[in-house]
Amino acid sequence: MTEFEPGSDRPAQRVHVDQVGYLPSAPKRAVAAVDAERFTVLEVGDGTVTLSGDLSEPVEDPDAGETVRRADFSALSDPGEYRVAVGHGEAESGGLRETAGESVTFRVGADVYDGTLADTVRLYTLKRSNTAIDDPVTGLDVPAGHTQDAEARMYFGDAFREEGDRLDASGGWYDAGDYGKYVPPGAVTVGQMLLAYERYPDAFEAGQCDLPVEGSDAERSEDRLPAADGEASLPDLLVEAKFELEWLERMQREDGAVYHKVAAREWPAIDEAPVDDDRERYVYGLSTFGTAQYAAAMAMAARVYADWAPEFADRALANARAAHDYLASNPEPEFRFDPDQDDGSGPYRKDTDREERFWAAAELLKTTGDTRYADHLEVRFADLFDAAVRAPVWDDTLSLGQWAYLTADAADDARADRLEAAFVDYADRLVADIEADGYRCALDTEGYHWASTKLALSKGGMLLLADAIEPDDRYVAGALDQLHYALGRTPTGYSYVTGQGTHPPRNPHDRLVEGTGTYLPGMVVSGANRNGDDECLAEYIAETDAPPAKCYVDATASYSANEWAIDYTAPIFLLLGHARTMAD
Ligand code: 9MR
Repeated sequence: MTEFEPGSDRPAQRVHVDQVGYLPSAPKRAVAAVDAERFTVLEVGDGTVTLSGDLSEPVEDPDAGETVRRADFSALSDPGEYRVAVGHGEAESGGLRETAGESVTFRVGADVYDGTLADTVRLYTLKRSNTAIDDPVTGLDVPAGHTQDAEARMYFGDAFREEGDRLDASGGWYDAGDYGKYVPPGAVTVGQMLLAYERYPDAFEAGQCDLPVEGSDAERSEDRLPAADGEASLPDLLVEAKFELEWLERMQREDGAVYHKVAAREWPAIDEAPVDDDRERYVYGLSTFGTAQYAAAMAMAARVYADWAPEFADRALANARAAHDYLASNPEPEFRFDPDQDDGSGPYRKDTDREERFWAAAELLKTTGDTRYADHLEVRFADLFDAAVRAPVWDDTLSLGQWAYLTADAADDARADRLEAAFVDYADRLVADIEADGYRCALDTEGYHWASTKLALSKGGMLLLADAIEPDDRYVAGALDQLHYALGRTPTGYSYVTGQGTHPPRNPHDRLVEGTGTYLPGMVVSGANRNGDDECLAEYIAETDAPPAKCYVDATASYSANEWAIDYTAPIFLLLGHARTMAD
């Protein structure tokens, strides 16, 4: 079996599976993009045929430019290592008379995603700015980078500071393959982590990711409450989210508003390690949409950390209230933009903010029960109660707000009921789309844009929220399908998470990776992007005329297909959290 297409480094397989694997109790499907009618599942090692059957009827998949058939081998539940083969006819042994294609090896097991969870969480730790890392697992060994952030300069003056003044903007994660630190994706990422924790508190544990920071034990014991069994300890996911929350706090102005980003005036070279980038760093911009996302994330933190770190939780609530007070007294959207603001960093620009204000008020209502927030929603945002549910992303967090509202004790019952119906309606439509898609991917043609993998995962997460409202196996299956997509059941044959599966991205667009020569597992990359938003990808699309779902290159130069960002991985935690509850 050849692993790669001749003369290329693209995967050769035409039988696609979740390259990491499947839970024993979960549905299991492979997608065959070759001409075949039968499939077998073979045990790796002795090649025993474990299961065989007919492939599904052909499914047209225009996004992949293929007609595919699916192999449903859900009946397989014995832990082990397997491959799926497809072909023609039936041999006496139960195998195929003629083989047309074979998948890579994958695993079935209750712990199958534990490594993915550990890698994805600890990647944030590895991406901590201003933090020395010596990680025995990946070999990453770097001194603290960008220590100048402790004395970042104001790029502009406001009522509280003058241009050039110093501000302590230390801490937080690097956003992506660059070294910028941006409030909106930071707040949304934390929000999605905390949402996953709130939904599946038992899935996230202390020590499960073996975090490579000296401080983490100390952080934990500082935060430890005297628990009855003496075992209480902050889960790794919450250790990491807290690190970002503490940076976000530093970005808040005295009047509650939140500055936008911290970055240099020019992009560092792709192979510049953090410690080598000693450029002056600036605090840029301020936005009401980012301030609202900050308020929402802090309001969630006030709930989530109340049992672990009560003082921190109290502070988070005060931060959230202050941010919301600013928004209430500044009702117009504001996105402060100064000349050359984006010369060395990403824009994360949004000039409207209603979806984010909704999220902020809904989280504050859920945390405090204070009817002022409910009144605020009624007076300012009544229409958004009836807006369609859609997958949350950094520039649209409405549905995080809708979810917060419908799960708030202080919600209006009729409104909450309508929102529940809207989530279920969204899920029913999405499940129908997933079932009609050859690869059971939630993306429509348009959705194969910059950060498509994130969008698929985020849509999957919405299905799990709908499942919490009205349990339905189809919702859970559709959600897991998005995890399978991210982990390699894709038209390209690539897994879109570094280090996961046989064909993960090997050349992510990432300065920490390039600058240190260290491969880092656990990065959800942007994935297929039909718009070819960088030269390298655009060239590939022009040369190959690739269909939307195949517009992907595993090349360092392709920042619009092969870069990781904090908010790309964020939606995976709901899915991994749910998967863990199915593993027991
Ligand atoms: O993820 C962002 C994507 O949704 C936008 O289309 C794109 C262009 O504005 O920017 C992406 O975010 C980048 C950010 O601006 C800077 N750091 C790297 C991020 C990932 O490419």
